[in-house]
Amino acid sequence: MVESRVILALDLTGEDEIMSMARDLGKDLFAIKVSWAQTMIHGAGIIRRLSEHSKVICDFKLADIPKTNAQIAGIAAEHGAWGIITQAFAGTDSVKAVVEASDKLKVFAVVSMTHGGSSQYIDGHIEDMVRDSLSAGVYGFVAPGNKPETLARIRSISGPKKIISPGIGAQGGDPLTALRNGADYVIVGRAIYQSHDPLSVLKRMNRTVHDAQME
Ligand code: BMP
Repeated sequence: MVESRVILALDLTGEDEIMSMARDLGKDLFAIKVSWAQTMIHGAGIIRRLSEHSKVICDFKLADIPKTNAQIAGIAAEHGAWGIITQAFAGTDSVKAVVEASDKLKVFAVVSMTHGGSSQYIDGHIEDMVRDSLSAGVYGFVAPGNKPETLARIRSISGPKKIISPGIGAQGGDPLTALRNGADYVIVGRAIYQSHDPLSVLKRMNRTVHDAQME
């Protein structure tokens, strides 16, 4: 089976709906992304339970001092997370603390975001944040899948690092455009979990991406 390029943003709140979505879709996904919402409600144990169905990326967008960032990343690793998302803007030492918290964790740094507010502060520092996150040793970046030009710019300066891109579907982006502009994986939430048939939508997306790669 060809590896999926889709990461499901599992932004639901009820344990039954979260777990049944993971059970039904897990093997057709690259990974599941959970945020503070799911871990606040269900505890860090939800990471381990989800990891039985898929790799789990903890989207904690860490932006604290190094010690606190490392503490949170360590807890995510202990509970079976495959990856974790940190903000780059808190500085190289804060990002490095996440990287050094566990050699088991793949660390993705956010260097631009999908919403309008990203242009207020963050987008003016993309190049610096990419360079400093690279020096901190990150595994990859989070870059906006609904802003192809920004995404392509980030791709051009991140070398072979993995890029995961949200903003697909509900926020206007489409998977093929994102992949063609440098994303390695697309992050999709509502377009899958709010649809009438999430598994069919996911499988269709996987097929579209696979066919495009064959062209
Ligand atoms: P949706 O496909 O439903 O719009 O969900 C997108 C997911 O990606 C959400 O979990 C959101 O928090 C996350 N995300 C985003 O939308 N934009 C970013 O710049 C970074 C994100 O992590």
